[in-house]
This record gives sequence, C-alpha cells and structure tokens, in this order.
Amino acid sequence: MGAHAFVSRTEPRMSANLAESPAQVRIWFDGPVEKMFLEVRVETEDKRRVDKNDAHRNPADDTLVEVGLPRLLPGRYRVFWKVVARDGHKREGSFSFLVK
Ligand SMILES: [Cu+2]
Repeated sequence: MGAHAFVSRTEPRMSANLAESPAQVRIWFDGPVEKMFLEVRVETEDKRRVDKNDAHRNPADDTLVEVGLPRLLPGRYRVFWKVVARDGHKREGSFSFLVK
C-alpha cells in the first residue's frame, strides 16, 4: 500500500458543470506517479478523442498529471486516466464533466 496512488482532486472537478471550456484537465494524486506509462484521454460521449494527446506529469509536481484541451463545444466529456505509482502498482479510473 503506502505509495499507492489515489486521486486527491481533479480540475475540472468530477461531475462539474462548466460554463466555459477548460484549457486542460489536471489530476492530483496523493503520492508521486511515474513520469513514464501515464495516460490521459478525454472523449466525447460518442467516444471521439478530443484532448491534445500531450499528457504529462507536471515538471514541478510529481503528483500532478495534466493534459491539454482544445476549445470544447458544449457537451459531456469523460476523462480516462492510467498511472503507475512509485510502488509499481497501476491504477486507472475515469470521471466526467459537462461543458454547458
Ligand atoms: Cu500500492
């Protein structure tokens, strides 16, 4: 356990209703995640990928994973993420948000 990575918060927040398209998705974990092997993808409801395919760990914070977004049209989006924690354990999850 110990170095297991759990999500501590996200931006946008899980299930958020946003008035404007967010510039990026940011996911904070409760511990460091590996720089390699991380994956974040953002999809429309009909499974079209919309993120900039530039997912990376923040250079100044090894618990923060980010991916850029283009300007999103109104709709619901789902974020899928996969990371490897310091102890080698893989974790994955997803959450959605709405752009009004
Ligand atoms: Cu673990």
